[in-house]
Amino acid sequence: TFSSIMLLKCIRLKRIYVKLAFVLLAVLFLLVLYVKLVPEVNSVVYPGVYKHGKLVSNLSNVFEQKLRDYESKIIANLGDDGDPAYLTGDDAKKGDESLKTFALNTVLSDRMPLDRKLRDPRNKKQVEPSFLFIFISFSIFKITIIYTCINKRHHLCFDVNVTSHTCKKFKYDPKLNTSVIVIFYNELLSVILRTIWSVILQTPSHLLQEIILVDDASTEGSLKGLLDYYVSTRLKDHNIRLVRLKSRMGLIRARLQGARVAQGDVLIFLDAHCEATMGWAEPLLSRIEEDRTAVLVPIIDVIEATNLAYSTNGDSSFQVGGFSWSGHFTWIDIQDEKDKNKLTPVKSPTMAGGLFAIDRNFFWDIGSYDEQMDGWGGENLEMSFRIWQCGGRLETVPCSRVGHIFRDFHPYSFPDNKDTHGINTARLAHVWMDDYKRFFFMYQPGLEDNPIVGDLTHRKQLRQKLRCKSFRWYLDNVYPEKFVLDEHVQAYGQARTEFDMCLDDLQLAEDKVGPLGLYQCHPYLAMSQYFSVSAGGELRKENFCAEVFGAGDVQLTECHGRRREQYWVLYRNGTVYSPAAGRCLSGEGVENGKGLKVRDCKNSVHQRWKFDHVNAT
Ligand code: LR7
Ligand code: MN
Repeated sequence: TFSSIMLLKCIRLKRIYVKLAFVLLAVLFLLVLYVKLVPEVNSVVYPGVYKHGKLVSNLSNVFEQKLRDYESKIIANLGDDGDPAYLTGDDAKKGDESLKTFALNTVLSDRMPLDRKLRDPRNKKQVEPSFLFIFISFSIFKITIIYTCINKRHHLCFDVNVTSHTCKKFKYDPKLNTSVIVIFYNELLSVILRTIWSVILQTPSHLLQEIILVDDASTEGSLKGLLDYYVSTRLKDHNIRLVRLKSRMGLIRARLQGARVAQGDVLIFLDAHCEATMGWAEPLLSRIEEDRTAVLVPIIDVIEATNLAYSTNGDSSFQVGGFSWSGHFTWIDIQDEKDKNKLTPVKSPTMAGGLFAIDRNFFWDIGSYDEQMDGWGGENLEMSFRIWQCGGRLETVPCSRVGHIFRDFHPYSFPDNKDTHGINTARLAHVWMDDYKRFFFMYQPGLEDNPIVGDLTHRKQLRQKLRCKSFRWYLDNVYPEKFVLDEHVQAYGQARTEFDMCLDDLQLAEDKVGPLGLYQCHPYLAMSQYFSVSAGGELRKENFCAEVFGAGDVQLTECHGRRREQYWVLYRNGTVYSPAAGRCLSGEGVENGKGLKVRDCKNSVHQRWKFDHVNAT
């Protein structure tokens, strides 16, 4: 019948639609798959002259010529083995000149091979058998334990393996790969390229997912065309991605941009003037494989800015990260005797910030970075505190070593000359340091309630969300040796004489040795007049202790904790007595702004120091 024919047609029609729909769906699916699977098109823009978005001339001959000129001036073997390198004649002069503007010998870097060979800097020393090993060797489980230790790498096992191994002999076989993120603003091209080459040459290719270069809107010409050309020709066989930021974002947000496009399991951040050395990546990746909440720092060796020598600091000892109450990163000795001379990861209270490895997902889970931090500084302590307080760990990995060029000053300037380090540190102090932020704000009173510091809601929410522990917990558990100016001390605050003169550091720089001075008391407690008498009898600023020298001068020098000339007895009447000198701290005859001495003890107003706070003993 007619109606049944219509129905059949309808069904057929429908079938066609269904088929069509299926095909369409399949196409769509494949498209999505394609977009998902095929990695983003390399964001390297081929250099050249563009008109209305179209490449008119690729300039390749121009760049090729430039590059060949440059390459022809490279001196073979210069700086090999990391030895100090020197130029002669005109180049030597120009090189010295360049130090003044770039804090780096740029001429030398340009003459040095980009793939120079470094000596393997890793520790060669065999470590003494540990107590643990001796214990285990008497155990009947010895064989089983050693067997599991060969296959897995637990802390326990490391100690066992260490007895017969050096860094070089450790067998690491990580399954995780890494995206190495290198950020730069107006760095020297040859220095950036040497960083990249060292990563390519020293990382097994199956572990290196990609290298991501983030250009923080450099203005330097050679970092535009020439760098792109170099990457798309000399480095075409390597997976290098170049991300250009449209405007200057500062190093914190630049790193975030790099992390956002990264695909590797582990992110490793590097400054753009580093050199990775043999076997640097494996121990980092292995450790993260074992514990994804471990954030790792290699030993950071010094590459001299003057002669690009790679120095290894006697090759066995190393330091870990601390901080000062003024909000700066510092190097500190490893406190735990059993951690010294180890080849396995060592707890580090903080990190310097520029070179570290972190599981990519953990990076995001733990709060990446404070996006509102501008420019330079502060992010390193922020991340350090956050990692510890929110359930991660920070460690230095002695078997991984990377060189970094330490420059005497920043060769770049910041927009508006803002004190980004101060502002960023104020942000982290408010969010992470609880009451202990009081010390930082004594250094920076102007920043305490300053709107310039910006909104902190998100970061405080993050701390809540992650249920992070207190700063007190951090100090107690991670950094118990940190000196807290007003805790467990005999006395603290301003120390004044009857003439309203106070102990004063005379604006001594935090890391310099200088006299313990006398100065008119300020009407408020400023850091330059904040002194403590520690429980152990040191008269100290933060890390600097008053020490008696031969002629009776009193200097502020680094605290050594061994008493002797840094040991003082504070009597109830305010006398400050040095048993080593057998004399007393005296302001007698000392002018305003001059250094103090110890003199024969006598009952004199010049020898009595009244501290703001004295704890009963
Ligand atoms: O606006 C900027 N944009 C950038 O991309 C300013 C800088 N940068 C880049 C710059 O090109 C470089 O590659 O950021 C990187 C770091 O800048 P540096 O090398 O001038 O910094 P630094 O080495 O003096 O400072 C240390 O502290 C900083 C605090 O914000 C960063 O965390 C640095 O990465 C960090 N460097 C190290 O940890 C290396 C070891 C030094 C020590 C101790
Ligand atoms: Mn640096």
